[in-house]
Amino acid sequence: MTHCILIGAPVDEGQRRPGCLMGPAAYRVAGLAHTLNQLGHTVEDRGDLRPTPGRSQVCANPAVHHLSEIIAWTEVLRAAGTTAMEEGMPIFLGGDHSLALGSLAGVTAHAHALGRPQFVLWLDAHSDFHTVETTASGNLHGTPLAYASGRAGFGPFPAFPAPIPPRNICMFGIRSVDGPELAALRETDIVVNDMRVLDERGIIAPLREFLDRVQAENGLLHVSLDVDFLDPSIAPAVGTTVPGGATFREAHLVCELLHESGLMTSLDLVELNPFLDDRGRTAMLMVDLVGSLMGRKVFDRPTRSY
Ligand code: B3U
Ligand code: MN
Ligand code: MN
Repeated sequence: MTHCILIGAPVDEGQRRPGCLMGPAAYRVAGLAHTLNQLGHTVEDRGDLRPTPGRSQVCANPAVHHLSEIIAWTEVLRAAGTTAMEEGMPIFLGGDHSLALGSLAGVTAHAHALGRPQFVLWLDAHSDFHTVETTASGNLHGTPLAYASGRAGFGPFPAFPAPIPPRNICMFGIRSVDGPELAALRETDIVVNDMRVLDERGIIAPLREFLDRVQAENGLLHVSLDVDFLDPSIAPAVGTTVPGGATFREAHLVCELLHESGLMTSLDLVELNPFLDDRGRTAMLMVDLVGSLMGRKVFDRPTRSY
């Protein structure tokens, strides 16, 4: 039994297509709390965060927009994340993926205080490895992993609490990477499981390799699930659809393996844009995946000992 703490973060300013701010409401309407309760977990819904506007921030890259707003979100999410980690498992309801600038900062500060290493599983079509300086779109939802791994180029942002060693970061589902991101990724030990790897090896072996490391190092594991990890044919409610994503069955399998591992300590649900949805099916699929992440299964199987 887990104490699940729902933290709504209706952040929409990390990209340019309005609608992600409706995400937290859509997860509630789709029955997230009920699903968790049915699985025997307790749920505490802390409502939606509201950032306190700070002073106006500027940076050298003219493409970047809503910098001050995203910094304010980062600060409020970081504080909420650290507090929630002390009390249960935070589930951050986005909102676009810029929320992970703050959720990662919050959970990592907690791990650091415990003296345990933080690990991150990034389920996404994109690598989100831009800095404020390299992003050409200016959309800050494309930056959280660079921030969390301590890359330079985040001038006006508060320093990341304890940068996550790149080898503790594992990406899955990747199929859209910009030139500067690729160049920077090549210089790191981040484990990039792009779709080619998943087509060739399947999902199970690469995921277990990563989970084995989390276990061996007694790490905390943050899972960040971007709706566009999923194929757009099953999850249309996202601003940046990229063909060739995870299937329904692959996505559930990832979630079931994660549950079996017992290693996940925090979760982001991001990039859902309910305005683009088809009768709520993407929101309901995301809630269904959380069900698998939190223990729903048809039969009990002997679990692998992690
Ligand atoms: N890498 C591109 C596209 C992108 C990143 N994340 C999403 N889209 N969702 C960029 O704008 O940084
Ligand atoms: Mn993303
Ligand atoms: Mn994405």
